[in-house]
Amino acid sequence: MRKMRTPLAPRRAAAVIAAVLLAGTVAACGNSDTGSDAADDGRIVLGFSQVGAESGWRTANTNSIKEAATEAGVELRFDDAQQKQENQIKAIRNYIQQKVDVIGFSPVVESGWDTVLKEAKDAGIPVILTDRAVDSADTSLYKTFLGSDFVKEGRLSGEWLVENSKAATGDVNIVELQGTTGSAPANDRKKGFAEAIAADPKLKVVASQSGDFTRAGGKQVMEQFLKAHPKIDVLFAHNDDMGLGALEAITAAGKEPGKDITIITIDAVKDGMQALADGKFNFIAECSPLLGPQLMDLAKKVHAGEEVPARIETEETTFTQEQATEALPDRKY
Ligand code: GYE
Repeated sequence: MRKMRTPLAPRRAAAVIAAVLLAGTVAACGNSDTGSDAADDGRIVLGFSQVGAESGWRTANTNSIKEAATEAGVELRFDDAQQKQENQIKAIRNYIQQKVDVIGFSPVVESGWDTVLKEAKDAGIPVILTDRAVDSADTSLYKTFLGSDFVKEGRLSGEWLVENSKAATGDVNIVELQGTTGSAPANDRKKGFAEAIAADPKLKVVASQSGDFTRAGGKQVMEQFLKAHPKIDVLFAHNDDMGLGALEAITAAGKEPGKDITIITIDAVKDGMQALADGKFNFIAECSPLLGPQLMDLAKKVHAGEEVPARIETEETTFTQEQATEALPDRKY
């Protein structure tokens, strides 16, 4: 059984998909003017409930939203839920009470939103989902969902591994650092990756656990993985931050990241891209956090009662080590 050593050079150019998906249906938007007392100066008031500040991606996302609000002349009321659903529900209820014009919201987990979303709907306040989806069967509870295709990100990661494991002769042991339990990106990235690696039976996930999308979580769980599994060939981390945390654990265990252990992550924030350019990571599927400008545009449209697409998909690309070196100087986040 031969260990997979240095990951092979990229075999194909990274897939670049820039798509605004009109997902068939178009949501009709009610005007929320009636009953709104929030916008005294005529500006739209957007209440935004953010997940937290768990990762580099999240920081970039928050900055994008704040900057875009200023730019667009939108009055932003912002709440950081510290990765707790109960805090998000509280924030949304506050926005309803304040009669904001539009509620924007990145749900920490997929389930359990129907009641509060129904309250917003009954109050005539349109809701825009950004970044993460909810699993509500009633899609009339929100106007649109702006964000990435997480299944695709997982699939692209798995496809790269399949392509770059062809030379390996024995089992390729994979450990997986999952994002926040119950979150859309954790569920979907796991699914997409599993589907892709099913193409090659020697690719085996030997351990999979949540590191909650944080560096500390990534480090801690990787330490456990390294203790429990003497032969780890590949780490698939659901975001850069967990991969960066895991680097410390791998180095401390006397292994060389990017060589002894192939590392695949998702996001492509600057620190992740640096690790990729430095040869410590091997592949990143990008997930853009720069959702602010589109969110402001959508907020204005739904407030004006205009129709918007039910689903708007973010641009995605992927990076090899060589591509990261090229892209780093212009990286915005
Ligand atoms: O990948 C991760 C963050 O929901 C896409 O959340 C987002 C994810 C992102 O904590 O870094």
